[in-house]
Amino acid sequence: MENVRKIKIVADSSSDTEVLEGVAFASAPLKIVTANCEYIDDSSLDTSRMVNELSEYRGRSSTSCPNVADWLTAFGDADEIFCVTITSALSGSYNSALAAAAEYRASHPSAKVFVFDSKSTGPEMALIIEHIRDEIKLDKSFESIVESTNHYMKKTGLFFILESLNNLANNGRVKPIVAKMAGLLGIRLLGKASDGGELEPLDKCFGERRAHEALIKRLKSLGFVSGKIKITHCLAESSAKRLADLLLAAFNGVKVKISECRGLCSFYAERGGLLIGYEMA
Ligand code: X90
Repeated sequence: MENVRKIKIVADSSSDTEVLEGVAFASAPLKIVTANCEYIDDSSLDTSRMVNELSEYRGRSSTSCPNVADWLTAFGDADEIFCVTITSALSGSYNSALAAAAEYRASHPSAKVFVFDSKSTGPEMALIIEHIRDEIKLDKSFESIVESTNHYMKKTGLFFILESLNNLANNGRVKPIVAKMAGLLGIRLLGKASDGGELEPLDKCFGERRAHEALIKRLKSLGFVSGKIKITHCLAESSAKRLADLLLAAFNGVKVKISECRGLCSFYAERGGLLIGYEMA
C-alpha cells in the first residue's frame, strides 16, 4: 500500500486563524487572565464580549502562552508537523513549542516536526501558514517546505496601528515611554515588528487617515508594489475597510483580506487596533 503522509499545520492562537481549508490544522490557545476570569483563546471565545468586559475592568490582566501539553494536543498524531509561533522576543510560546516538539519526536521516532519562530504575530503568521498550506498542496517534501518557508518569511512583514498600548505596557511588552506615544485621544501609533521580533514604533499620527497614509508611505519606501496584504482588526471593521480601499488605490493588483483579531491579539491590539501583514511580491 502507498504510504499516505499525515501532515498537519499547527499554530498558537495569536495567528488569528481558526480554520484552514485543504489541510489539517490546529490552533493551540493562549490565555488572557484577570482576577475574575480566564479567557481561553479558542473558537468558543466571544472576542468582542471579552474586549467589552476588559474595558470595564480595573484590575491586573495578563496572558499566558500554550504549555507543552497544549502543543502536544494540537500536534495530535501527525507524521509531519509544521508549527508556527508568535515572536519568541515577546512570548514563551516558541520555547514551549520546541519542548513539545522534542517530546513528540521522542515518543514518535519517525515523525518530523519543525517549529518556526514567526518573529511576528497575527496576519503575518497567517500568511506564513498559508504559504505552508500551498506548499503541502503541491506535495513538496518536508525538508523543502521548511526551506521555502524560511525563505518566504524574509519577504513578509507586519505593521500595526494602535490607539492604546496600555495592555502591552502593563505586561512589560513595551516600555512605558512607547505606550505614552499613543496615550492621547485621537493619536495612533504606527509601528512594525522589528527583524528581531520586537515592537518597533515608527510614526505618531494624528487621526486615522494620517495613520493609514503613513502606513502606505512606509510600504512604498520598502519597495512594496503588490502582493498579499492581510488586515486583522479589533472591533474596527470600518477602519480596516477604509485602509483596504486606500491600499487598493495605492497598489495595483494588491490582494487585501480583512478579518477579526481573535483573543490574544484583541487583548494587546485593543479596541480600534489594526494589524497589517504583507508579503513582498
Ligand atoms: O506569552 C504570552 O503571554 C503572549 C505575549 C504576547 C505579547 C505581544 C502580543 C502582540 C499582539 C499587538 C501589536 C503587534 C505587535 C507586534 C510585535 C512583534 C499584537
